[in-house]
Amino acid sequence: MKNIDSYSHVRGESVYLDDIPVIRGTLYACVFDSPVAHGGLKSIDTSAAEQSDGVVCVITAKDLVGENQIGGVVPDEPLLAEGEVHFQGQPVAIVVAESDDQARKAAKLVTAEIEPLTPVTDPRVAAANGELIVPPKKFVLGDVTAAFARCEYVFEGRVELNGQEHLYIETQGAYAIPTEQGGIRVHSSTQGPTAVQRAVCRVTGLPMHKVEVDVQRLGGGFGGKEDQGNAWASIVSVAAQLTKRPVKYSLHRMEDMRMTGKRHPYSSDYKIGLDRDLKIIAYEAVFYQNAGASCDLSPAVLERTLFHCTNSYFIPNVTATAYSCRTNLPPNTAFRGFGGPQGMFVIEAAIAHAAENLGVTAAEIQRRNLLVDGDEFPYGQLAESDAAASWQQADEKFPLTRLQQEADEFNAGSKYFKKGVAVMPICFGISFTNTPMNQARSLVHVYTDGSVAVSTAAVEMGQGVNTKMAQVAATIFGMDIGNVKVHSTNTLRIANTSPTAASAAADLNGRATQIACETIRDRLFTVAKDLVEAATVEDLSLKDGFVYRSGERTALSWRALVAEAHLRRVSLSEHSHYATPGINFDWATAKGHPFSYHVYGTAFVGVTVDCLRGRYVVDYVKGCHDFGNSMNKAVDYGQIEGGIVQGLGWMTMEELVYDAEGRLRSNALSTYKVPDIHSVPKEIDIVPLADARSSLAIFNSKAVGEPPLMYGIAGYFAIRNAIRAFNGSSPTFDCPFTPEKVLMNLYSDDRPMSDE
Ligand code: MTE
Ligand code: LUZ
Ligand code: MOS
Repeated sequence: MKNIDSYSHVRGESVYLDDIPVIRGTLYACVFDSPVAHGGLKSIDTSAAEQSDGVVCVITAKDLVGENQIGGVVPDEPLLAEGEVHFQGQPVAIVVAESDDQARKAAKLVTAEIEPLTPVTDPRVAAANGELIVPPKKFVLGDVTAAFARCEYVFEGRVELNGQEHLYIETQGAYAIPTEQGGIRVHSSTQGPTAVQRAVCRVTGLPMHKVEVDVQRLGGGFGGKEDQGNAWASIVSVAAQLTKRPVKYSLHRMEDMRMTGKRHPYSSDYKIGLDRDLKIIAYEAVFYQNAGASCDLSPAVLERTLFHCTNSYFIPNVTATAYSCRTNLPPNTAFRGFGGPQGMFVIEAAIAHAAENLGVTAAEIQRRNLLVDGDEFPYGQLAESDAAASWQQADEKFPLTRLQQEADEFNAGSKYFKKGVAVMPICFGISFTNTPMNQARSLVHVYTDGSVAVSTAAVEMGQGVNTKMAQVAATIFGMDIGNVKVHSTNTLRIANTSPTAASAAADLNGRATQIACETIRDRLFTVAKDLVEAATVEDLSLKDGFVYRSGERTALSWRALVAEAHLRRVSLSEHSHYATPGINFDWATAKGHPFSYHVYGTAFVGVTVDCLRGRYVVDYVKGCHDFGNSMNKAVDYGQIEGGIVQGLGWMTMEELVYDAEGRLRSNALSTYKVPDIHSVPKEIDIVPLADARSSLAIFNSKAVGEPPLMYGIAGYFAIRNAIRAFNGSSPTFDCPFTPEKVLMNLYSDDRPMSDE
């Protein structure tokens, strides 16, 4: 089934923040942001901006009615800089003007006297200075010290992973409209309407019931709007509160790239120990996370790095330690995978290191160490593992030995083009690791004409969650999906929402919607039982807009049933709650059962490297993925393809560059290269895992949003293998593998090229 938004998307009729018709009297905000990454903020001069055409006011920290604070986890993030600036791009003042142009022009006239302080951009330097966001976190399983002593082979190394710009097509933005009696309605491009509501309440001093947040849809979030929509919504709300007029702000691309946080760069150390049979028996890892200037979601991201530090492998002795390091970069934040990919890359690097030294393929080590049922993760949960099943099914469909042989044969006959193949098994835990967040609600109304309106906490951001919600209602009510309308995510209809994140939106909100629809259906069945003279309600079912009795269609239509139920004063509405059962986690022991289930899969990635130029193409991504019982193949394959390309982009071409002063140099699409149609893999062929186990998720489907991104990790290792086929070298683990870095590694040993 098609995504229900596809028709309005291609016609340009879907409504994003900037498409909301503006109300007469609307003002426009633009921030003046810090030009330097670290300094003492001595004074701010707003006088020239105030005199500028169309300017209504300029707001600084001292003008806020509420608190100058938007830090949701740790209160370390002022809305507007006060005393010090901590990153280039940190909002300092808000200029409010009659037009967007006037606001932007005037913002350029604000000046600040900033006494330079040394910026720190390296997480290891920050850690050495004691600049940690939260105390270090640690997972321990078994005894690594004793195990390393028993190992036949031990390898140690370091990994540098860069961050990643979200590059949602729709930039951050918000529109605040004052409502009567001092309230505010905020339209926000956010994955977390309640997070926005809390932040707005804090900075305006309003109670939550006076602030309504509405989200129609996002032009992409990818985690970048899980927490970071808060600042822009707060900025327009503060301005609306002070001017008593509607205020809008929609960031320009370069403002967005400069001022918002990204995927966390990590610097990590590993030590891996194997026995004679290539079983990994000990693994030690230390992760230094570059958190940026304030906490944001960094501790939760850090935790997920630990949760996924052994990927799909069973390792009996593990010690993993993680530091969240405060630096002078914009606060880094959630990004598809949420720290998981950073943990998974490091174990893959350790395995590649071992394989290269032992003269075996990494695949040989990977395969021998896959999790089986009952294996314990370092955090105490026991695996129900489809790691081997997905590997086997991928291998049956696309035999790895054949893929490897093709590459070897090609390489034997080609001097300046080399092919490389790598495997990426994935294991991704589904549930927010912070257990209380695993809850959702749904509001379902059946109207007297039989049509259905659904509201949930799920935010549509291109991942097709609205289509899935409509499918749930249409399935339970036995009707065409056209009779169901999924409405905006709104804090008045659905309160206290968890953000649409952790790939769990369809799982959680789908179950809440299922419960609501079944409750209404069961009420209607008590009415229908009389009308069609059924013996019991169990005899009844709904299909194609009619009531069926014992599998036979009756004359009673859905529409007539609904109308009659209303006359009999039966409620046609329901607000339902769902909380994932069976999950828990205790940080005191760092053990528990945090995930409802895991998503497994295995992908084979093949590349061809042009060894004269350092360029490469990804020839294929083939594999087997656990969709569960997919609710919507079109949507889920879209997630697979998008995730893979986004993962490959992170691993290969997307290079964030901050200079030593903490200024973003790759601050536009001319200097930050993302995958385009020419750089997507020539072939993506992913088969669904046969005999997928049931999950607690809606209709036995499985979460699909984040896991496929991690297949992209094999892109790095495939390029590495092609380089090895050319010169036998072992490049340092430093991502992304841009063509420049590939070229350097092709000729790193200064060997003159022979001219045969
Ligand atoms: N797909 C599109 N098109 N746009 C997005 O912003 N975000 C990803 C993923 N797929 C995203 C996307 C991320 S980071 C998450 S957590 C999930 O979608 C969230 O949606 P879900 O829980 O409905 O899978
Ligand atoms: N967000 C969050 C997430 O708050 N907690 C999580 O565990 C998580 N996991 C993935 C993506 N976003
Ligand atoms: Mo996704 S990183 O959970 O928004």
